[in-house]
Amino acid sequence: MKIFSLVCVLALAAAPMAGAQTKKAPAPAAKAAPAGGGRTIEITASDAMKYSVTELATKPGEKLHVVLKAVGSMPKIAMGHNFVLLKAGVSPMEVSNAAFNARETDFVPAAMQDKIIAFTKLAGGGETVDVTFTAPAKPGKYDYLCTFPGHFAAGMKGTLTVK
Ligand SMILES: [Cu+2]
Repeated sequence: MKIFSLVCVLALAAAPMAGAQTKKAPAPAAKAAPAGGGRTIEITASDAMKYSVTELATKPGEKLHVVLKAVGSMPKIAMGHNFVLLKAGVSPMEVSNAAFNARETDFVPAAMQDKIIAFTKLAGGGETVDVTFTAPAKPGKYDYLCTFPGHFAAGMKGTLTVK
């Protein structure tokens, strides 16, 4: 009985140490730089159909690397997100409406591609997608949106300001 107690005490004494050791997780690996370089902008997208960042700013012609992280728990088929940046003067509502029938192209309508500067693939919960592109040379405001059906209407949009 005495030995058993001693073992218990030792085990208890050792436990915090073991815990402390396992807590020492390695620092997360540095994100690999995109092949073409560019400043990385991280945006998260939630099941609430909102972007974490709705205002982006850039200099004309700057190379940008947008990383979109879907942090929700729903699968892509029910709650997918993307980042679609439109050319100046293009109506996000028009692109969103056209996207409803474009499931086979991840809701990026083929007929709208000449109105789009850059877009990511569709990300489901837990997935990350990205795109590297050159910001427009012309100063102004450029809309971006998620083209998954219903998400633009729910407020999944933002503005890139070039100045
Ligand atoms: Cu979305």
